[in-house]
This record gives sequence, C-alpha cells and structure tokens, in this order.
Amino acid sequence: MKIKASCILCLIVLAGLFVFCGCKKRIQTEEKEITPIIVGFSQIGSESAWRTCNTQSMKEAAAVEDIQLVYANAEQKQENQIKAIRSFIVYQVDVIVFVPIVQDGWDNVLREAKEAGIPVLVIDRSIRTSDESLYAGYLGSDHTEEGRKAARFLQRKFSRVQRPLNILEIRGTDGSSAADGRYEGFREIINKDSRFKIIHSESGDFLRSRGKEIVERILSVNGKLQIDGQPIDIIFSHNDSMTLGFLDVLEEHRIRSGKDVTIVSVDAEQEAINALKEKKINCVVECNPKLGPQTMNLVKTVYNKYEIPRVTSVDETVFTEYDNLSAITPRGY
Ligand code: GYE
Repeated sequence: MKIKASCILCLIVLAGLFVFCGCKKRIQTEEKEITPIIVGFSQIGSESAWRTCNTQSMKEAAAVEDIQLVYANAEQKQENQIKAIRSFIVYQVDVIVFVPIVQDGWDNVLREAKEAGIPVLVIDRSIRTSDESLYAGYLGSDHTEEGRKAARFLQRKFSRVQRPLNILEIRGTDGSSAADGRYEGFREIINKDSRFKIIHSESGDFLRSRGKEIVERILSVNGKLQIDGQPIDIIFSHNDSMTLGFLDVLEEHRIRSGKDVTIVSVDAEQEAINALKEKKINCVVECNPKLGPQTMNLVKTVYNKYEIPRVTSVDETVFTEYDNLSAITPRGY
C-alpha cells in the first residue's frame, strides 16, 4: 500500500499532539497550579541555515518562557502547513504561530482558526489576504526594504562608473513575501538608474544546491560568466545559502568573486560574513532569524486577549566592504 508522505506527516503531528496534550505539564507555584500556554508552530522546513536558526530561536524562547511549543515541519509544502494548522485547531492549542511559505492561499484555514477562537500570529514571511482580521498580527522583516538596501549598495559602489552594469538575480521561493519583496524593492531603485540592467533572473528556491546549479549551468552553457554574450558584472542573490552555493563554483572557474563580479547577498549568516571579510562578497543585507523572544512576547499578549500591533518589525542593518568588519559580533549561526 502506498502511503503519501504528507499523510505520514499529518499522522506524526496528530500523534505528537495527542501525546503532548495528554501530558500537558502543570507548573506548581505557591498559590496555584499554572497550565502552560500551548503554541502550535508550523514551520516551512529547513531549507537554509537561516531557517534552522529561526526554528532553534523559537524552541529556545518557548522553553525560557515555559510555553509548550508543538512544532510541525512542513517540508517546504503549503498543503502540509494547512494540515498542521488544522490539527492545531482540532487539538485546541492556545495560539497558532506560522511561517507562511507563500503569501496567498491561507484564508480558508485562517477562517477555521478564527471560528475556533484561536488567535494566529504570522511570523517571518507575510501573507496576502482580503480579511486582515483573520490573524492577530505579523512579526518579521521588511523584505521590500531589504531589496532596496541591496540596490542602494550597488548605487554607492558604482557611483563613479558610467558603463552599463549587467545583473544576474537569483531569487528565493517564488510567491513568498521574502523573495517577492526583495525582487520588488530591488527593482524600485535599480530601474531608475539606466546603467543597471537585470539580464537574467531565476529562482533558486533559497537552496544552496540551486544557487550552485544556476551558476554552474550559466558557466557551462556560455563558457564564461555571461549570458547571450553579455558579461555578468553583479550577482544579487536573495539569500546566503544560494550565495555560498555558487562561490566555490566561481573559484573553480578562476573567477574572483568580489572583484571580477560584485556579489550582494541577504541574511548575514556567519559563513557569509566570513566571505565578506575575505572580500569574496561585497555586501550582505541583514535579515534577522532570531524571532523567538519577540514571538513569545506576542504569544503571551494575545493569549491574555490584549491587542498587538498589526506589524512588529525587527532591527536590521547592512554589512558592506566599506565597514569596519572586525567589529561585527559573531552571528551565532
Ligand atoms: O532569507 C532565507 C530563508 O523567509 C526571510 O527564508 C526568510 C528567508 C531567508 O530560507 O534564507
């Protein structure tokens, strides 16, 4: 008999919840027993180091706050996330937190959560809905601004250059707010400057392997880092995993990344910061994965039936080749 992987995942989530709810921990205090808050957390998967750090931050922050986190890994599939959210509703968790893999397609399941009276927090990636009352609030980065920051660095770097500058863009997961925001913000600035031309844009799904494959293919088809005879001057990659995937490929072809080709990446994981220090990357736009502590604060607020802001933002910076890089504190992932 053929059992679908998604069914197995659902069963695991349900079984986990069953065991979990059955042994819901009670904390004794001097006056009374406190039942911990139960949070159902639907995570996208583990496509990047950023994501692994994000999951870890959530688990650690929940443990610090004595919040019981029921974690479901959707293995990069929206349908698995919808199933996980439905199981959280069945088991009446107190709060649902989820990272939407893509922006659209959540209204039905969110309506079910609302009817069940369970508040929902959207974190990291945002959603598109016609009914904002379907979730309590969003916590995460401004991905459009990250795209703008990447473009502003290029304007600064090439402020005295008059020749045309060709860009290869490697996008993250299409339909996700992270990739769509970076795509739009980048163009908003770049398109106003006639020197810059995006000659090729392709999705690498935020995966290290795909970043590598895309650049390998361009090199094997064209023999050089060029497309249809046009040299690639700049690579804008939507995350560090994809960037780190192609850095070695460039080296193998004796292309000096950071010199022969300018590299702009997003996230700021330690390995990318090291490459920035070695001048193999020119700019890294920070995107902070450590959302756990802020998420748990919002969880407690909505659990206690207080309102939270529609959007809670995260502090982020940009690291460039012009900065004092020795001052960067260890990234922790
Ligand atoms: O940039 C990438 C991850 O959603 C902001 O997802 C996040 C992105 C992050 O896989 O590395």
